[in-house]
Amino acid sequence: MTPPSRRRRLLALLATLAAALIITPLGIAAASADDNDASDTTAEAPVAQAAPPALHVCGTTLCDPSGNEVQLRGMSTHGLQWYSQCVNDASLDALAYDWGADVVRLSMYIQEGGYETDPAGFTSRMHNLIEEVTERGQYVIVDWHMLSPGDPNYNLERAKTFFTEIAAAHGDKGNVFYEVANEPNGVSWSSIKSYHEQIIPVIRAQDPDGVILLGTPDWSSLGLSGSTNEQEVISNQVNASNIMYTFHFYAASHDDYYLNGLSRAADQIPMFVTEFGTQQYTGDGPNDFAMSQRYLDLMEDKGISWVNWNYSDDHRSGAVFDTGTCPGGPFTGTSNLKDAGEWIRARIQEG
Ligand code: IDC
Repeated sequence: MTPPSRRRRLLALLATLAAALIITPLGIAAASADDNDASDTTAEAPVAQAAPPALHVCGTTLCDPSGNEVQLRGMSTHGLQWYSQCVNDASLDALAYDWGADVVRLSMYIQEGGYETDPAGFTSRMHNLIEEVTERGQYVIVDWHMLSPGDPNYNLERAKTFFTEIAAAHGDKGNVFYEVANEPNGVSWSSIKSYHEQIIPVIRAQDPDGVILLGTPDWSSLGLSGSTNEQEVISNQVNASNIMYTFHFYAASHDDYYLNGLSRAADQIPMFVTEFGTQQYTGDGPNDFAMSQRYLDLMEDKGISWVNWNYSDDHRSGAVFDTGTCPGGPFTGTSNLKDAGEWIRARIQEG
């Protein structure tokens, strides 16, 4: 497979240079600065970048407008109700220009102090962050982080209100992915599927072309953490186009049984790993980088896009920054990174 991340970054660079030429001649000099220099503690964007090219689902992967396969790599925020202080201008600049991430997942919990407590406030925060990520030339995943209760139908009316507003405001940008159910759990695939088939048309009414990411049974494990497997979804697929199914794994907990399930599924249905950790499913404990690398190799081989959990300074081992890094940083370089952070930054930079 061609290296799509590198190609995408080239496109973004061209867009930057084009923008610099149009906006101000002074921007040209600024735009030639080396954005990847780890000693650069500001990682400032010289000019606002254009949104990257709109992607669509082609076969089992994502493609750019010319039909070339694209694999995205990036990071998820922690819950915005808890770790907003880790999502500011400097940290977003670091993720875009020092780490070189293609995609940012904005994780908005619904319960646990999230959206349900202040729909207008969270929607407004999401609007602003989508603009911020887009200005940095990246893709954005709007993550409806339902978790407990595990039945997505519990939040269906809220989801309709939220996604109508978000898709109406940002659908024309072309860089927005809608992740409509983070991790359904304790509920059957037929109930989850019914939720998906109700929320998809609501988004499509505002944004006919956006890629929609669909949660799968048992914490988006394709049923592997429960009593089924990927075959349940494969043999009873959601009736819509331009959709992908999500798979989440934590490498120190989820062994070959899960890796093989993802591999089999990815041969038949479009998969997007919207969340994974190099440690245990608690997002904590020791890292298993060997198993993580096997997953990364598989995902590269099959063109599966991925997002790592999480870009915060939570005390757990899976939060990339040392506690106390937010909000002041510095976020560039490796001085404030935990082991998982150093490892994943290097993997994203390789892309
Ligand atoms: C964890 C957070 C933790 C929080 C907990 C419950 O790191 O601070 O208390 O959620 O909200 C997931 C979930 C994700 C979890 C993560 C790690 O999508 O919300 O974050 N995880 O446990 N699925 C598998 C692991």
